[in-house]
Amino acid sequence: MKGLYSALMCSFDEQGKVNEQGLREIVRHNIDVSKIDGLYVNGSTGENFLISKEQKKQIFDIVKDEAGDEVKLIAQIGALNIDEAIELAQFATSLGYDAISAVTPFYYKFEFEEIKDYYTTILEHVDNDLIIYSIPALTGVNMNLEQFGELFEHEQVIGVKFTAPDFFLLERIRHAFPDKLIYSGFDEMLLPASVLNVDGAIGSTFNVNGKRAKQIFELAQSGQIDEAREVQKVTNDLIAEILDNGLYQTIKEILIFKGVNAGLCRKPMKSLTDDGISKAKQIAEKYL
Ligand code: SI3
Repeated sequence: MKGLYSALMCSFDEQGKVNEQGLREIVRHNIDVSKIDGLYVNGSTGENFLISKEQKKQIFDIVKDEAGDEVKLIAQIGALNIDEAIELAQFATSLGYDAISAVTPFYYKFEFEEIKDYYTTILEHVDNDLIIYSIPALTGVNMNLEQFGELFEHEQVIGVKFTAPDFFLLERIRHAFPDKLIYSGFDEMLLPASVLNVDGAIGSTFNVNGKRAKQIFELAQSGQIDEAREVQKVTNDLIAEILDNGLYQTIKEILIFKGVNAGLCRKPMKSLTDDGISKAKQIAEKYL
């Protein structure tokens, strides 16, 4: 399960419906062009929190059908409705997903005991491994070392997708739990996370910049830090321009420029203006 995973984008049409052909093309681009090790399906980048349960199932189904066993597949099934999370976990597991992942429950400012209960309840109902999805900037859920340790006591909890700029905590988790999988979540911080010996990374920009991300990870693993820093620098120039123009919309527009039918984002995300589309093309020409 180690390696680099694209946080998979999904292609939506003007009505907000899943564009099956477009989604298949995004999967193929990640596997054939970006040479990614795996796909993280229905995460933030997949606009998971903007779509229905039926659409989530449709996406899990299409991605597994297209990717088969060519790369590892992680299904993000986390939902505030725990029945939905369980149903999605069982569905993805029945399709053959290699692991499930669940975002920490958010919005109601749950206590840690409630968060722990959420994970144990999901795992009582599904025979699969689980990766905690921690992204405090978006969920407001900040867990400390001891709390990660309590969640890791469950043998089905095999790791964490760590999307935070807290390298002190990352190092402490790495040191305390050498057998758990840690995936770095911020693409612009891949090099420092790799130096701290994470097992892999999951990122939105890997949909278009997967080759550079892999280079950074592999150079860091072999101790070639100066070389890795150069690649991270170009990567961060690219990411800064993408963020400035609109993260998911710009990645989709770059994919479209590359001939992949990446479609639109779901409302309420806005579409790129004509200027934004031109900027995305310039970014693609400059960096990719
Ligand atoms: O679940 C997911 O789609 C992710 O893996 C998200 C990933 O951590 C991305 N975070 C968000 C909020 O999109 C990053 O890849 C991020 O887009 C990138 O580092 C640019 O800031």
